[in-house]
Amino acid sequence: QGEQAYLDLCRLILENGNKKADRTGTGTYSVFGHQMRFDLSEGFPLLTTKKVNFNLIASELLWFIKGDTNIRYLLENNNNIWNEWAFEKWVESDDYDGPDMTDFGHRSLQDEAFNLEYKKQMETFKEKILTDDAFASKYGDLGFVYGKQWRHWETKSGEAIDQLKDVIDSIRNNPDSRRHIVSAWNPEDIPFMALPPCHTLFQFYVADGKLSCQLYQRSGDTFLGVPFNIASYALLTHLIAHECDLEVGEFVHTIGDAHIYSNHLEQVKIQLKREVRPLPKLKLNTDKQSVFDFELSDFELIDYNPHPAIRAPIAV
Ligand code: DHF
Ligand code: TMP
Repeated sequence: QGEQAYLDLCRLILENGNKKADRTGTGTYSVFGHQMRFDLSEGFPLLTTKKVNFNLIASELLWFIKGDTNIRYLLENNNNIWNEWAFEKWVESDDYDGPDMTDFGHRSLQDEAFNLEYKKQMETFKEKILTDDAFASKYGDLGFVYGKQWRHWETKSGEAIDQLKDVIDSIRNNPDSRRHIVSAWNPEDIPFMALPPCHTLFQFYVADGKLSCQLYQRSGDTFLGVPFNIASYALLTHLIAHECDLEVGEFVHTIGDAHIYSNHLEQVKIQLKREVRPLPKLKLNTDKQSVFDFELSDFELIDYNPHPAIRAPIAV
């Protein structure tokens, strides 16, 4: 249950994980098929054994909810979590005439001179995304990722399905339904995404006046991505419960390939030595009703007193 379930997963991977190569060339330890449960009435599931930046999670979720797929919105909110996947497209394009950035993810970790050049190019890139509309629409867009699939899933006849709006309507009008599903996994669109969706499909469930949510995540970077994913779906469940006049129930997190990258092992061991602290509480601005009207300033996290952050490089 709760944060302990997350720490148990980390321990399980360290002790029983399969050593496995991966797309990014980093190497991982991994287990397949794992489930964690978070009772949202016990507190908001933001990890306390390391500091996790709630604003990054909230602004990313609002970006999905808006149906936006361009990192400009994230940058406007000082959120840099998707930069590498847009940057990659630019430095591989014909429009890019700076120094060679091939394999920047690994080289920036191994070669300090390269790292400085990379940082400079990334700053230039961010500046152009923020100030140049044409550049932003060409290189800031991650393709047919979450926001697009949630809000504008394209049908054969060229219409768009608003899965998020539909699922909220179905929770309100037919709470007992077993079809409260949103899918980000659109096989036809996979070639046109910066990264095929990791959090692929989620389902809601209503019982006893409470809203629960289960996520199927096909691939989970257990140290960096998963803490974000847990808090993000917890926040989404709070927002939808609020709109539908329900209390929050459980978040059930099911992961396919749950892995720890080989360059996160020391960080995980440090985290596992720390004592769990009480969970924070989430307060929503109750003047807002609809999921689609919320802004960053409508969320308040109360009594979050985590252990210090633990830095780790992200695998690109
Ligand atoms: N690729 C990989 N390999 N792992 C991921 O978790 C991942 N997540 C993506 C995109 N691609 C990915 C989107 N989500 C961070 C967290 C979530 C995320 C992307 C990045 C991250 O780096 N978190 C750091 C600090 C970030 C910051 O302060 O800017 C952390 O310590 O939580
Ligand atoms: P993959 O497409 O080869 O599975 O690589 C995606 C990596 O990103 C993998 O380590 C999982 C991680 N990830 C998360 O854990 N959560 C997320 O929300 C995202 C976008 C990615």
